[in-house]
Amino acid sequence: MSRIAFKMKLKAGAKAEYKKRHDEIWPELAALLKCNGISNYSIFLDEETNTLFAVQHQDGASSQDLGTTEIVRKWWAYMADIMETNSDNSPVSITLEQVFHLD
Ligand code: RM4
Repeated sequence: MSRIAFKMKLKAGAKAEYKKRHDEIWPELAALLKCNGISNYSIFLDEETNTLFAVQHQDGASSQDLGTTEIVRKWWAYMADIMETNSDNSPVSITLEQVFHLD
């Protein structure tokens, strides 16, 4: 089990909609993430820069590596109108380096 963090970008003014969609996350997406070893998955927003900071535990691939599944592709397409994305609708995700951790 490892812990990773990455950042993504939210479009300006989309905080409420982003939170609403995640409050209503598709059960099949949540199940897929858990089945693929993703847990303790949180996303935080820096409203000043519209930067989303994600942290998750992973036992294998990251949530950002699950674009080969139909559910994640549908979710990314659903979210594309309020996020900065690549040409395949995947969110632009930049891995962050851990510089401190206290157990
Ligand atoms: C994020 C982004 C990520 C996904 C989570 C559930 O907005 O789409 O790729 O893993 O939602």
